[in-house]
Amino acid sequence: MTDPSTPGSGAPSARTLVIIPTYDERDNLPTVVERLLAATPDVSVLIADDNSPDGTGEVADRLAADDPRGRISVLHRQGKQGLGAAYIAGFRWGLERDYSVLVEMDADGSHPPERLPAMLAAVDEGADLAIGSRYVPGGSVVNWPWQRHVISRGGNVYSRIMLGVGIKDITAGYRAYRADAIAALDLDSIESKGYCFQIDMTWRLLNTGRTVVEVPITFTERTVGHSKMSESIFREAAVNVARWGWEKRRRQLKGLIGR
Ligand SMILES: Nc1nc2c(ncn2[C@@H]2O[C@H](COP(=O)(O)OP(=O)(O)OP(=O)(O)O)[C@@H](O)[C@H]2O)c(=O)[nH]1
Ligand SMILES: [Mg+2]
Repeated sequence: MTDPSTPGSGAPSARTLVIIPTYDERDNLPTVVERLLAATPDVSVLIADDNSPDGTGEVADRLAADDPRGRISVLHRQGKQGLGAAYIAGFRWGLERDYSVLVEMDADGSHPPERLPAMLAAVDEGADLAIGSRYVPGGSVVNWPWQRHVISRGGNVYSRIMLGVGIKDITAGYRAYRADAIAALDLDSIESKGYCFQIDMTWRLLNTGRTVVEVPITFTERTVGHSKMSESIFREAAVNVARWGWEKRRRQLKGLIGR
């Protein structure tokens, strides 16, 4: 029998690392990990905890110790440094261990693990990034107040117009990446902290000619714990997206004038 925690053996998902960043998710994490390993038993899991005050780190250690197949690891980080920094540390961890697919998944139960096989299949079929998308046919959002719909839809329309891309859910946080597409990026240069990180990653992949596809998911708003969304996270995305769009148009203009 192959060791499921060893990258490079068995089914495609046996070489998959699911990175779950956590900050104060003590009551959500066990259920999410249980659902994930029921849906995709051969994946490895890395919990990247930023020293959560509610003790999520210890919950994660317990989950890791209790898994008879040793599929769960924990990255204890010093303090809250944002979602982007936690994912970059997780990507590096996965690349060092030769995983071939790196997955991003929230700890709050919003991202259905049951859709992960469809996302992994999309990567297997050639996508460099498969986005678990709320806004393609078949995708949806459950339990959001109208204000959240407006912010999320608005953010996506804004990004599509500013960047000139056709992706319907560029801010989505549920993703499966081909590891070599991430390895080719300069991770040191990524400074985005909040959900702008998701736009940043997509933008970098598109600019290097990578293939991005969207796989429909049903996103369900968290019922336990608190959202870490803030005004500064929102502002970071708005400013950066405008800047990237402007830089793109300036490059295009230079190309036209230079001809
Ligand atoms: N390690 C780490 N994880 C974080 C940090 N901020 C947020 N997270 C985690 O990242 C995931 C997404 O954060 P959420 O608060 O759910 O943010 P969101 O999904 O944009 O907002 P909601 O839809 O309102 O839940 C969750 O698993 C959080 O615990 C951070 O600074 N460090
Ligand atoms: Mg969330």
